[in-house]
Amino acid sequence: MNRLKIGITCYPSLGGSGVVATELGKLLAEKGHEVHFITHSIPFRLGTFQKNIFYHEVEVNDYYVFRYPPYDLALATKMAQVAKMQGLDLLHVHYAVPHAVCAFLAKQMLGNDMKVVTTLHGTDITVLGQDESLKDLIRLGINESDAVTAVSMDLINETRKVLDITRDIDLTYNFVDKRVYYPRDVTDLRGDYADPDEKILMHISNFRPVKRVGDVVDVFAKVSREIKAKLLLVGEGPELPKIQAKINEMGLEHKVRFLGKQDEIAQVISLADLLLLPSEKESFGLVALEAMACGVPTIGSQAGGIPELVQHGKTGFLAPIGDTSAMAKYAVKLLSDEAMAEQFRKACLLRSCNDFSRDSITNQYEDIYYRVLGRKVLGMDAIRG
Ligand code: GMT
Repeated sequence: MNRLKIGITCYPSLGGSGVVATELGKLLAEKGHEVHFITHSIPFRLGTFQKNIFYHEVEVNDYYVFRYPPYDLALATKMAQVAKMQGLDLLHVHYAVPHAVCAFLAKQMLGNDMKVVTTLHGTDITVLGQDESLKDLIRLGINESDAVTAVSMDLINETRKVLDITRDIDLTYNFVDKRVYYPRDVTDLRGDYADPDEKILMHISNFRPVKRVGDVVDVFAKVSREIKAKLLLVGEGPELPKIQAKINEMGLEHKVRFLGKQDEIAQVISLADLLLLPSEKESFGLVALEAMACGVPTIGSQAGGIPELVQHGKTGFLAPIGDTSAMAKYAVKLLSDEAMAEQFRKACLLRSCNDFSRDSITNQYEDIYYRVLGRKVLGMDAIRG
């Protein structure tokens, strides 16, 4: 039996990396591995009790001499404690900073050969990696890991370029669970958001500046001059007040609805005819994959890893960052041609199943674990014992 004991650390609050880390942990547990989440709060997608899943909370010591309570040291200490107590085979951390660096520290504390696998999701390379003062730290986290994975080819290339990294990096795309992400029947719900002859455009994000939500509004304004449509904005974040003001200034308030943060994303996305993702930076764009799995095409920017996911002219359309006229033109083209929309919908469903399935990506991660541990890959039955 080759059942692994895996520690997972991620940012547990809302965000694609947290979703990927949590869903992966749940799938590994389903396959018979023992999964220990080591985070500061329960990952938001963890859900109810599940066999083989354990949660260890990182508690930060607010000792009076600390001006800033040291979360990173508390995390490293907890990683080492859990690894020792539970006999972990490896730690799989999401993000180089601080998580890979904390795992490195934990390994030093343990003084054994516990392995560390680091997954890069983007921001630590595309944003923090630009900061000269952080480069050496990020490089340390990456180079001291036993395996490093990244969620797109573009992110691998950026990591090499920005940080001068030469080591092997495995490509592990984000994935969707088709048991959750499929076109939902929202016939009853749709009427609450749009008239039968109106199209629904949607944007889902954390409203950070990199998401260019202002472009979403500009695209929508142009589209709604040509066809009857509504815009649903899902999520919250720092740009929200600015976006609200922009919508009011443009006189679009009666055509736009703010849905706030939502849990049942598959249900929400199924309301849409089109997803807009005009990001400045986007190492993968998990939300576009979730939309794809629900049969909803994306119109987005040619940023980062988006072109590896959204096939221009097949499962969506892409335009240069900031080119809202081109994006609006593509949106009008797709929304006013029923046959084309149906073709895109089918292509979306097929691509999400064939290229980004939970099984194939989970297997890839498992292969990486076995590789760093120098063990053979075993089938599910063998793992379950
Ligand atoms: O997009 C965000 O702002 C959230 C961020 C995160 O840390 O969760 O998402 C990143 O990781 C996701 C999962 O791998 C990717 O799908 C997103 O593209 C990536 N975001 C950026 O690169 C901006």
